[in-house]
Order: sequence, then C-alpha cells, then structure tokens
Amino acid sequence: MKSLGTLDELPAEYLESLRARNLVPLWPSLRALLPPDQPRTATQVCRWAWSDIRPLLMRAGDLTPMEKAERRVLVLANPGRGLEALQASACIYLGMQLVLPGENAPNHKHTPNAARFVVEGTGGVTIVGGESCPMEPGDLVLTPTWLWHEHRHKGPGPMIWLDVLDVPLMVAIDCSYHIDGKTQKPSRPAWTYASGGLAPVRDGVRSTAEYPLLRYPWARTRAALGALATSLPSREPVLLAYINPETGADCLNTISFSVLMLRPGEETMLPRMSAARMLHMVEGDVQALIDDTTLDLTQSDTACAPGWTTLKLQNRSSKVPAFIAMADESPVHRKLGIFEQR
Ligand code: GTQ
Repeated sequence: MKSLGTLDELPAEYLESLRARNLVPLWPSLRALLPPDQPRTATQVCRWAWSDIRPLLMRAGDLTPMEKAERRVLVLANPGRGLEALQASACIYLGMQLVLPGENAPNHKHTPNAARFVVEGTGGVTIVGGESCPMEPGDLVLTPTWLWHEHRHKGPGPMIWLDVLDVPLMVAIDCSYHIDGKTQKPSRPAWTYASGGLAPVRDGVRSTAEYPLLRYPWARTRAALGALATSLPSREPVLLAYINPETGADCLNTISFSVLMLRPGEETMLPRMSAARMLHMVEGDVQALIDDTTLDLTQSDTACAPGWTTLKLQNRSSKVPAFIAMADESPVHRKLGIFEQR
C-alpha cells in the first residue's frame, strides 16, 4: 500500500491558513479514516464480574435515594471507548439497575430502544405502554423506542437487572432524548404468545401491534432450549433468537437478542462477524476465548466481544448445561448493508 503525505511535510503557514477557515487536508488522515481490510475497533474485550457489581450497586442503594437517581444504574463501560462515554460498544450501552422494595422508577419514554435481562429478585414489574410485565430472573423485557415505561417493586428483596440500550447509536446521530410522563395504569397483556409457531387470533385478526410481545419469560425460554437440545444432533449449537412473533424480525430495530445453551462440557465457536456482541451469563460456568483473551464467566457476569473478534465458548461443567444470553449490533449493520461474517 502506498504511503501518503504527512502533516509535517506541509508548511506551517499553509496549515494555519487552513485551520483558520475550518479546513483540513485529508491525505495525512486517510489511512486512519479508512483502514485497509477491516476496521480498527475502539471497543475492547472486557468482562464485568457480578461479584464486583452487586456490592457496589447495593451501596448505591444506600447512598442515593430513587428521587435523586430516577434510574439507579451502574454503567458497564468499555475502557477502550473511554469510561465517560458510557458505552459498552459503538452502538450498545449496558447498565445494572437496582430497585429496592417499595420503590418506583418514574414513567418516561425516549428515542433509545431498551431491553432488560432480569438478574435477581421477584415481585418487580416494568409497565411498558400500559402493559404490566412481571420480572423474574432470566426474563427478557423489551421497552422499544418511544414506549412509555416505569419500574415498580412491591416484592421482598432487591430487584436487579441488566439494561441493554442503543444509546451510543442515538448519541452518535444527535437523537438521544427523553420525555417525562405520568404514572401509567397497568393492564395485563392484551395478546398472549405462549408457544412458538402459534399466534393468537381475536375477532378474526392477528395483532397489528408494532411490538406484539414485550416479555420473554425465562421458564419458557429455558424449556424451549431444552426441547431444541433433544432434537438437534449433539454437535450442533443450541441457539434461539428472540424475535417479533408476528413478523419474525429481530425483537428490537437496532439490537439482536439471542440465547445459547451449552450442553455439559460442550465447546462451540460462534461465527466471526462485523458486529460487537455482549454476553450475559444466565446460568452456569463458561470459559470464553475472545481472540486470545481468556475470560472465566460465571452466573450473572457480563462480557463484550468486539466486532471482528473470534469467539469460542466452553461449558466448564461436565454435569450441567450453561445458558448465555447475547445482545449484538447486527441489525444496525444489516440495515446499513455492511454486515459481514468471515
Ligand atoms: O430503565 O428507563 O439503564 O431510561 C438507562 C436509561 C435504564 C430505564 C438505563 C433508562 C433506563
């Protein structure tokens, strides 16, 4: 590849007259802007241990009342992107949120899409567009763009969940903002999707809601993974995608959610792709090899595999399965026509 002219080859007086007019020569920066073969990713391989997060989050509960926080969250920030940027990757934000018994996180809506994997607690609900979504460990609950949402907790212990949002994407395109709302009147789901391949019909029609399913209960997801495992050849990965049950599309517009079951002792290689991927341990003990970094992951740990990295996962138990929830940026890449697997 040809080497290009550098800044220091140009007269200082010329550079100064460019700068004074908000002009910049491209060629000294061209290779950094458009590197050869594949992008340079600022996102780093990273792990956030539950055993570190939990005590620090509980301290936030002592230090900061809900009225002073609105959302009591510790952000899982990727050091490669700068901690202040509050980014796990280019498009994904991760945060661990705490709601204590009796607390409410007030109603609002915003441009970013959000989803939560419940980590701990029972008796909490997120009310999304008026629909009351109970929160049990392992559940995935969606709060898509512009749907009103608030969190309430009447149960005994703390409620803790992992928030996954596309905030960095919204910030990058100057579109991140929120609107406060009034407390919603909660209702039960109007449509119930209890089984794959079966869609409810009411008055002769199917749901026309943009987001027909907001809650994916863990008990059902786990049972579906177990059933899939018994029907697949033993070498084939047991992987389910969280989808919109009416359209088959990714459950959110910008982030794809899926869950992988590793049989006892199983090792698998996920396809190398352009999009960054977050891993969150629902159950079990796994060793992740991301390029040449080895991470031991145990229940409720979270990790980031940047785009273009190779990813090998191994169940460290020879007795019980492991379950890994995943969130990745592939819908953004696909919509932009830049998604790659190689
Ligand atoms: O629960 O609505 O982690 O608005 C960041 C922003 C959670 C939420 C976050 C939010 C929320």
